[in-house]
Amino acid sequence: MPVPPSRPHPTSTAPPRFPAGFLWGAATSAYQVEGATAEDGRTASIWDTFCRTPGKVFQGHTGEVAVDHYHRFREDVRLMAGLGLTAYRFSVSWPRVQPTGHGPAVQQGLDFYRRLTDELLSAGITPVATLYHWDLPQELESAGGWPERTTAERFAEYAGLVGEALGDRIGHWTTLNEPWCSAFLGYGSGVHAPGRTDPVAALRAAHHLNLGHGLAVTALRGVLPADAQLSVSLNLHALRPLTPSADDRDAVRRIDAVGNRVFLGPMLEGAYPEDLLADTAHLTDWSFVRAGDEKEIHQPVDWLGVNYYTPTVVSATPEGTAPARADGHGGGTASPWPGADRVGFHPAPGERTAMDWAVDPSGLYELLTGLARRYPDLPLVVTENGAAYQDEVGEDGTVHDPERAAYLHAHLAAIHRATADGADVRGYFAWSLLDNFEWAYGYAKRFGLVHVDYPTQTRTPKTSAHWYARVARTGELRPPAEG
Ligand code: IFM
Repeated sequence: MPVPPSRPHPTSTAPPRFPAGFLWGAATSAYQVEGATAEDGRTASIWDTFCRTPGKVFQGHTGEVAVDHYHRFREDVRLMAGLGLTAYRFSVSWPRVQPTGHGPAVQQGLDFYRRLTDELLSAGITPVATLYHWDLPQELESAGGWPERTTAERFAEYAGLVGEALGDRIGHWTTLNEPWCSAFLGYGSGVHAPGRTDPVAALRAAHHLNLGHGLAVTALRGVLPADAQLSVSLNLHALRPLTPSADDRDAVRRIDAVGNRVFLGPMLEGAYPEDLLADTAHLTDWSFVRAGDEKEIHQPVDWLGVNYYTPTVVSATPEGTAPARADGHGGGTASPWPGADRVGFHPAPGERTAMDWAVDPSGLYELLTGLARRYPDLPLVVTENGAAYQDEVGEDGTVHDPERAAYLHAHLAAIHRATADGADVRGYFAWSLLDNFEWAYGYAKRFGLVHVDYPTQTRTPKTSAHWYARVARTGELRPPAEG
């Protein structure tokens, strides 16, 4: 019998391959891309107010025009289709749909999301809707905002309205995006809207965001078809101690409590972590958590969204010395970490993006495999990952961004490794589809796969977008250089 020619073992040279049905997406959020902030009945959100407050946002930038997605969504869906994306994660603007945060929905607001999802569906792109990506109606903030219980109740009502109106065409729903930022940057360090600096308000906000999530899941289940997929997206912190000392490991524990488990505990396990309550006991007795709240928050979800950019390095700080503050969450003099005053934050090693965030995909691998160990039956979706760089349009009209393609490649490779090691990861959404309004940094930081020339609103897919398109079309992860 002839000897067959020897072939390399298929796994030794074959590029990593993602399964059929894996969601290949890109993400945006309403305030960052839509613009049209005063059209069709939309009223001010906390971000409109914050942007108008002198000194809060880089050079006074606002989301008034943003990248005009409200009017250009058809062009943007064509761009996504051209890139072979199979999913688009966007957020619904609460003040566009229910301007005062009370009462019936505004049809024109809902109609925008109907048009957007119809366009997506006819292009074969799965819509994934987030109900809250930080744009609280100003009227609700004026009534107390997330530190007040009533905001959680209002959120559930709004979620039910949107679910009822759009549940016939949207099958994937996310309640909150990064509630850590809403609570701790919005009410703790004040670098995000509404700009309050009160650690107790931040903890109260975290609880009412949790409660809003639970109540919204219940409201959505009541109006959506039985096969609707419900989720929440958390920006989980991949934590490293500066040294292996017991004190630095305790700093990790503290930040894990107030950065991660403050949400994972009640949402996925039905209780706040005991150590978080102890760490913050000098600030509050947590009596704002009422009997039954933790049960209400602990609603089954169909998947967990994980947003990851960079790891966080912490240490214990000796009494009498100021803690280091390189926590990657902007300036501000107040801390976004209640109960962790003696924790220092240090730059993680490695190459840096334009946000000065270290590039380290091992943090994503650790988060995904850690979640899979703790919650073995819970599917995961990476709902944000990406990098800002100083992109420029070259003389030939192209935007060459090899660093971004390398970043995406390295993080997708980490996801592939995590799936091989047991994590059930169902999809990936690059942040972001388009360059857009990067919160307190205004338009100074570009995260897009697609470059936007802000004065003309011209869209130009960057070279990373072309590379990502090939990955999405083939499911094969080839390095950008070979691409
Ligand atoms: O732009 C933000 C997004 O709104 C939430 N996650 C992080 C991104 C980059 O900072």
